[in-house]
Amino acid sequence: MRFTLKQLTLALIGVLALAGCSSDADSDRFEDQVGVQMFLWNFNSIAQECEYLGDAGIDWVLVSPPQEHIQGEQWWVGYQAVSYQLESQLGTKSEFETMVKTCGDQGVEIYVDAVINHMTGNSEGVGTAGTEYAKYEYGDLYTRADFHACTQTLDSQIADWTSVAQVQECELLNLADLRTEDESVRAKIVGYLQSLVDLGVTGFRIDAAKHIALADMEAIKAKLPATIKYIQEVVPGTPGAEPLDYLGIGDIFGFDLAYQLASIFTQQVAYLPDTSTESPWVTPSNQTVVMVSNHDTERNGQAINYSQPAQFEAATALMLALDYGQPMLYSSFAFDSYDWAPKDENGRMLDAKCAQSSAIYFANHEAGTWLCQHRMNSVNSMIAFRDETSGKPVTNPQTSDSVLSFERGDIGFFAVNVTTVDQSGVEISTGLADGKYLDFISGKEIEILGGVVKTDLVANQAIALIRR
Ligand code: ARE
Repeated sequence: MRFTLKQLTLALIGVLALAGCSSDADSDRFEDQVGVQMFLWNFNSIAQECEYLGDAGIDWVLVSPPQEHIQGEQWWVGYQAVSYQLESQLGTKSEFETMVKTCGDQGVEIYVDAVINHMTGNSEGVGTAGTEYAKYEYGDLYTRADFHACTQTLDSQIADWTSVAQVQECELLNLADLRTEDESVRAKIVGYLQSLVDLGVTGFRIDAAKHIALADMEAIKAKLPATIKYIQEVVPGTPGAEPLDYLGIGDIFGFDLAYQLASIFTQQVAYLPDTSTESPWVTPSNQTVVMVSNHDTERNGQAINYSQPAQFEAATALMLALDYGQPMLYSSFAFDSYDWAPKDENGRMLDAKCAQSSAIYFANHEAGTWLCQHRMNSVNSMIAFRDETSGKPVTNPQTSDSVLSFERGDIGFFAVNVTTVDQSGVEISTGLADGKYLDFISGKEIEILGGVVKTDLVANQAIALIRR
């Protein structure tokens, strides 16, 4: 992260000045970068928000799929590609270019959600850039021979998720599955990704990466500049195509941590998340992009979402307090049904706007409200805490029924109440030196006396202490 005193909010400038802290983070460390998925924010809105994001020390934005797609009112139409023209529910090519430039001027890089495994489901019609299509037929781009004809299942769809062959050759969600083993298909995908790199894009989320054979990913990568970053969506659960298997290509989303954070805060059991690399789905810290939730998990119940605001904020604070992986914040809109998205009558996403603070705190989240979770009260201060403690190990983890705590080397202390019950007079022993510490989150001073941190922690409250 590029977090400097100049970039801090005024309040935090005061806080850090009091603490006598300065940033000594080595910004080359993978773990020191912070990104944010701005789910279905249109390009104009992202461009406007980039000044805030840059000031908040956020390094990159993940943009939802920008290519031509099927038309419709559902959010997920963007995941059904019709062509690789940049004309989508999120805006035009020129708006995309303006966004890349505006954000770049603020030090914020752009990652694109790349839909390269498949094209559309069973519809036919006209795409968002005017291309006529039917399933398996996409003008000059692809025709029937460019798609797998899966005979392993009766309906050509994936039935056995533990079979790599089915996962990679049959259809995910009935979507026409590209023969990425064919040179001609690879060349078209490479052309699309290269065109985005030419516009200044830094890297890609590879959508449905585990549905693309490793050899195909390798071949595609080999034809692109070596500097491109890849964050692959490999949802655990398919032996032979697990997150660990894709590390040779690039980075991986850390679903496992998201699931663990959900278990900690929904079951209200304090434990230090297991980030050891002894399983095929817990990948090494320096190649794992961690998150509290994404657009799938916020809808399928596998992760915490905005409907539990206090837990969502506390889980985000814990993710930032740990030194595992590169955190990706999540920012989205309120919805009242799976398919729904805030669009105009032409199927374009409405502009996203944030109030000064996150709308996650509203008592009722009216569908379409932009929640701006990246503006939650503790986010800036937790990025500052992460920056201060960069490279310091997580030590002395302790758990009680309700509180998880740990130290960050000899300078930082983090504790969080994982329950929805207020805890008063919590006492936690610590190896940190006695003295006055500043809680970056509340801006208040807490004293460590006789090797003990004593504090109240209301429901889901976190504290992040740095020595003054
Ligand atoms: C929509 C309709 C479908 C319809 C389809 C085609 O909802 O009913 O069949 O259109 O007409 C998104 C939406 C889908 C949407 C799709 C296309 O989520 O609802 O389908 O766009 O518009 C697996 C994959 C993983 C994938 C998830 C959803 O491995 O890659 O399923 N996630 C990405 C994106 C999604 C996106 C797609 C892929 C498609 O993040 O947002 O779909 O581009 C186990 C397995 C996992 C599996 C998981 C599913 O854990 O191990 O592999 O994930 O279950 O919960």
